[in-house]
Amino acid sequence: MANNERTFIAVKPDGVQRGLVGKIIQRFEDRGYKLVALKQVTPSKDHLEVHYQDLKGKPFFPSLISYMQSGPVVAMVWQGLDAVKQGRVMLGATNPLQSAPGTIRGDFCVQTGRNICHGSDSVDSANREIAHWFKTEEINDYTSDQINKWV
Ligand code: RTP
Repeated sequence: MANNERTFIAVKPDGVQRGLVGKIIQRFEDRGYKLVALKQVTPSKDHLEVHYQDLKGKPFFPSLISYMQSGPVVAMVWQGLDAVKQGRVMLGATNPLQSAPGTIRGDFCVQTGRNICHGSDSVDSANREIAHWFKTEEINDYTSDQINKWV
């Protein structure tokens, strides 16, 4: 069901370094998406080369890999209606100078090579990326009913 669609969102090393993790999480929570997985990881070169396999051969590929390896990344899975498409809208255009104000990139950054966040670009990519970054047992299936029993 589309309501349970999942997307992979990551705060890149520059976003972590600049203390933007909380703000990015807040936007997804405020919008109504549900956080179902979260971890901080410094990814290996091999891991990133698989993640960005579609970009192998692009002139910026080596600098992209070293940028993404330059510090911890906060990897997340967000769930909800049209999460993949809306996640991309919330992130803004790849080049922050073309991102609308109100989007994450449009509000917090100016360079394509330091664009602070990643979001899956299709449901197929999301499924591939979630499986690449998370083990099944790291993804939490829960409803707000279960949470409400404790508050
Ligand atoms: P992402 O995968 O990180 O969410 O970005 P995207 O889909 O919006 O853009 P994509 O074309 O997949 O590029 C991945 C990341 O590579 C860096 N990039 N640098 N120097 C350049 O021309 C250039 N183009 C892309 C960006 O960090 C981009 O997010």
